Order: sequence, then C-alpha cells, then structure tokens
Amino acid sequence: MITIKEMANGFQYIEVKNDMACANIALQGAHIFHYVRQEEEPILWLSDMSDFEHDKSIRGGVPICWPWFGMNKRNSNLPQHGFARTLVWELQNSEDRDKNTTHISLKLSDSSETFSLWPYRFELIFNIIISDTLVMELITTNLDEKPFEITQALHSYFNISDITNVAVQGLDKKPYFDALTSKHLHQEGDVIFDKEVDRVYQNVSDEILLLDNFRTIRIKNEGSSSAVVWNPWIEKCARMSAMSEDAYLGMLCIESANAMENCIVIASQNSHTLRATIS
Ligand code: TA6
Repeated sequence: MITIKEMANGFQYIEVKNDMACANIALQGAHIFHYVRQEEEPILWLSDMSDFEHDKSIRGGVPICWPWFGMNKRNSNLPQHGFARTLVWELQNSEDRDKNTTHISLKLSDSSETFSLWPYRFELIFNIIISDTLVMELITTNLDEKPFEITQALHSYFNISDITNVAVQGLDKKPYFDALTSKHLHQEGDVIFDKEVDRVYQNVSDEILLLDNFRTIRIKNEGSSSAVVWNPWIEKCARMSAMSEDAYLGMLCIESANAMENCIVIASQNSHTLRATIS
C-alpha cells in the first residue's frame, strides 16, 4: 500500500507498507527515513530529534549527498554534501509490483536554484525497491553540452544495538582517508569502534557486512568505489545538530559513495548509476 502523507507543518512523505517491509520516504531529498522488515527492529536509524523542516536535512535514514560529498572543494560556503538532500523531488512513479514488493521513483531536475549552486543541466532519478531487501539506485544524467564531475554518497544511517557491539567487515587492507587526522592509511582487519571514526575508504568493491550482536546487515554496492564509515562518538555527537547526547551509541553510518579520488566524470548526454542493496 502506498500513501502520500503530510505532517502538520506541510512536510510531505510517502508511506509504503507491504507484506515484507514498511518504509517512509520524504519528498524533500527523496529521503528514506524509515525502513523496517516485518518482525524486525528498524534497519535505518532516525534521530529522535530529527528536523522535518524545509531546507533542513533529516538526521538519519539515507540522506542523498549530491553533486558533491562533504565540503564543496571550490567554495566552502556552499552547503555540505550538496543540495539534493534539501530540495523537494518529484514523485515520478509508485507501484506495488506484488504483495511483497513496492517500487518508488523520484526525480530532481536542474532549476535556477540549482544552477546558482552548480552551473550544469542534469536529471537525477532515485529508484527505490522496498521488500525484504532495500534497493536504492541513484542515476545521474548529464543534460548539459559539457562534461561534469560529481562526488556522491547514499549516506545511510544504520540502527545498531550498541556501537561497542558492532564490527564492519569487507574493508580489510583497503586504503582510507582519515578525516580526523587527514592521514592516508590502510585498514587492518574489521573496523571496530572505541572513538570517533570518520573515514573514506577507496577502491571498495566487495560486499560490506555490519556485524551486530542481534543481526548482520549486508551492503552490496555497484557503481560505487568508495565507502564512508562514520560514528561521531561522544564529543562530536554533542556538537551535531539534531542528535541527542547518547545518539552515537545506536547509530553507524556506512555510506555507498564515490568520494575524493573516486570522483565520477560524466560526459554530455551520458549517465552514471550508483546502486546499493541492503539485506
Ligand atoms: O559522512 C560523514 C560526514 O561527512 C561527517 O564528517 C559528518 O559531518 C556527517 O557526514 C554528517 O554531516 P551532516 O552535514 O549531515 O551533519
């Protein structure tokens, strides 16, 4: 079942319920902010202080970082993680394929507003398949006459039992940029958490596993060469907007990305697809 809902402040979202899962997707940012499989704990984390306000990114779920990840390298005054996550997208298609599977497709096109931030013509399509797996597909098409370069991330916040109980597998020996020290290092073994972690792993191709005491979440990426792993830990969490002091305990970001050296150049009239499958 697919229902368009509206909050008291006019914030619109799509509610999806089928026999395998439920999900909520905000039109602002094409932002999946809830995904839960039947009889399970939510897969995605959502801050209990999340803003559902226009022009402010929701804290949690899957913010779409596009057409740049992190700080804009040409102009640090531009919004962190680009503008796709704070603009209202157009619902293009919504369909219950069967009792277990729902397809949602949203579109963002260039406008005078986007042009003032990033001077290119584009079309961005976000396809979501909600079932016992969550498939997210971000398709960038260059409608301009000239090539353009993007970095991007599906900035997934995962719901975990406790940050000290989890490990991330699949990044062993991968090079990474440590955003906290600006050092380039290599991963040794599983990623475990006893302090703030903010790392951009490069040349990632294998499936990433989030091992939690009560379940394993599998993240299979295609069209993605980077993976970002982030937990703010105590001090950074206290400074973050829309995060309660202990929020760091129950969340972990593992982001399907193309960031830093793994930027993507898209020729005129060509497309690039970033796909993440969460199971
Ligand atoms: O992806 C990790 C990161 O870049 C962190 O450095 C932190 O800033 C996080 O994203 C959240 O960023 P936001 O702009 O959503 O507050």
